[in-house]
Amino acid sequence: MTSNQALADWVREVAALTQPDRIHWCDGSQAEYDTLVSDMLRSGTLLELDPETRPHSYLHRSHPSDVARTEHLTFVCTPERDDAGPNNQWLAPAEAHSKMDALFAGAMRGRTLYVVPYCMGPIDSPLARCGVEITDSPYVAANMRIMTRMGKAALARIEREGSFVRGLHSLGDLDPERRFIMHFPQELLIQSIGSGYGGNALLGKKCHALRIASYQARQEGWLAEHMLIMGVEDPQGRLHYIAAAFPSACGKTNMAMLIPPVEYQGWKVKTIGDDIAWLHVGEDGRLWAINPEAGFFGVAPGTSRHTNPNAVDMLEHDTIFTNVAMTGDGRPWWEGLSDETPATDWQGRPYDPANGPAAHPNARFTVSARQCPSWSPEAEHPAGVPITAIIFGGRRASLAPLVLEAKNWQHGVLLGAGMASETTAAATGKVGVVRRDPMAMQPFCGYHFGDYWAHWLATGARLTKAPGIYQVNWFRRDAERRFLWPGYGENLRVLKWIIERCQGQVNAEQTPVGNLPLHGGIDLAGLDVSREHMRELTHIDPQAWLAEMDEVGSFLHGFGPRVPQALHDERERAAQGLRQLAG
Ligand code: GTP
Ligand code: SPV
Ligand code: MN
Repeated sequence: MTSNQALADWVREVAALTQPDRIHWCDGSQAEYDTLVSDMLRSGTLLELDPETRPHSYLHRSHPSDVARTEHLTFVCTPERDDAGPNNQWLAPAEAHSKMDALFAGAMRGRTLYVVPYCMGPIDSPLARCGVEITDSPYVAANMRIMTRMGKAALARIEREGSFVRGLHSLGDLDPERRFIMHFPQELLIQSIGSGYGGNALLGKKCHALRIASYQARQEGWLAEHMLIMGVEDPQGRLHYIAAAFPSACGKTNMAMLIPPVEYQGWKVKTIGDDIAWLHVGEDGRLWAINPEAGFFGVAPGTSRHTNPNAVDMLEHDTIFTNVAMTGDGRPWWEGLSDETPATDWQGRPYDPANGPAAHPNARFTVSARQCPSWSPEAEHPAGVPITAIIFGGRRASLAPLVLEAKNWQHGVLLGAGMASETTAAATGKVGVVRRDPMAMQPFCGYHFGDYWAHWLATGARLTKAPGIYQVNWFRRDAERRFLWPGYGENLRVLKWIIERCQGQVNAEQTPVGNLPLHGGIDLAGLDVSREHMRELTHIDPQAWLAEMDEVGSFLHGFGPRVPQALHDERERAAQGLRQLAG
């Protein structure tokens, strides 16, 4: 089935271990996708949505215990524990292998083994990387066709180049007691069993394009980041690309395809990616980005014509919905979409508010990026797009201002390393707890954070035209827990300020923790945000920030001697300045 001997041998070994009834090599064709879908409709894995209003769209209900990434069951298995770092759970490779081999033994009996060759990144890009996922889930195979360049062309590239990341996935018995997501960076190998959901199972995404890729990127001198990529074009036709890292379910998909406010006639947003960026230092000294993915696996709840019209339009056809509710006439539904009352909830029960939300809070859609009205063909450019600004964001009810500009690259790395955000439903566990999530990579960095920050500093040193670094927070709240900032499309006002700053067009207020917009710096024309709220959003409280800097200090120290001294120094400089301010 392939001229690549290593791949042929691996498929044979896996089949011998897992004992599938059949083996299918995916070619990525429409006919193959249609067959996968009709098989799943027959088995009940997919339900067809109303073909009149939602053509070629389907609903999948995952096992109720399998609805989000499981970080506590995710491991990085480097030979040395310290190379995985305190930010990862670790197992010795030999121990992990024997545990996983036992779980995979016979796991595919009665099932089809799908061989899924895929390419992360434009198929002709030297920056793209290939992988092969072996899975016994037709739902995973179908999703991989939407999320990656899957099939023939990827296999041809693998046969040409010889190297690829191996990902072995089985649904197993879906028992959380027997669910593990293991990474072996040295072997370019991923093994995942017991979950069919999202980042646990679509191995090209978090496992390959972030955990394994970040490890490779450090060795090879680039960055693999949890970032959207978007272009912002002003009415004069000047185009700037922005890469922004927010933790899971904190607004990347929404920002990547935002629609400018009505006051912003002539402004255009161009979507390149909504979740992952691979960043390279270009020969011109700028930072260049590609989106390794080809589709979006986006959060459904909260998505509406009001908040994200581009998403609503792109979801009208050829979409797989997972764990959403359904209306009586077979349309997908979730909280925030409309005032309708759904007929069935995400588990297929007649809707009863007593059972909680109708859609699971981490309900998602899978859709080709090309269906997004703001999708840009530049996403296919082999060299990627040049980045003007990097943004770090989080979900913080207090403290963090609407926007803050780093003093320089090194200070920007400190801003990123100190990021914190309230947890969301994207991972299992308690929601709404503030945790540190450096560069939004806490769940995804495939090696020691100390080494990672050193790698960020080293990358900055190679950039002669480094992007500006910014921190944003769309999620500040008042005493009644209402958002102070309208968010969504209105966030363009903040992006405009960021671009103006990068061009040296506007002044800012300098503070020890970074630079803030001056009064009037953020254009509020047509917006209903009070002066007091705006002041609250664009000033810092030195006392509270001093406490924050103390916490960031202990957090950094928790990673031991691998943390670059420059970060400690940068933090100490900020703290000293704050002490003076606070008197
Ligand atoms: P992952 O796919 O998990 O990586 O998430 P993401 O970062 O792409 O987040 P997404 O854009 O899907 O947003 C998650 C949730 O936050 C949705 O319910 C959105 O409606 C909501 N959200 C996004 N942007 C904003 C904003 O500017 N303000 C407010 N208040 N909510 C927002
Ligand atoms: C995230 O959690 O950041 C996601 C969803 O993008 S998942 O693919 O499940 O990781
Ligand atoms: Mn994500």
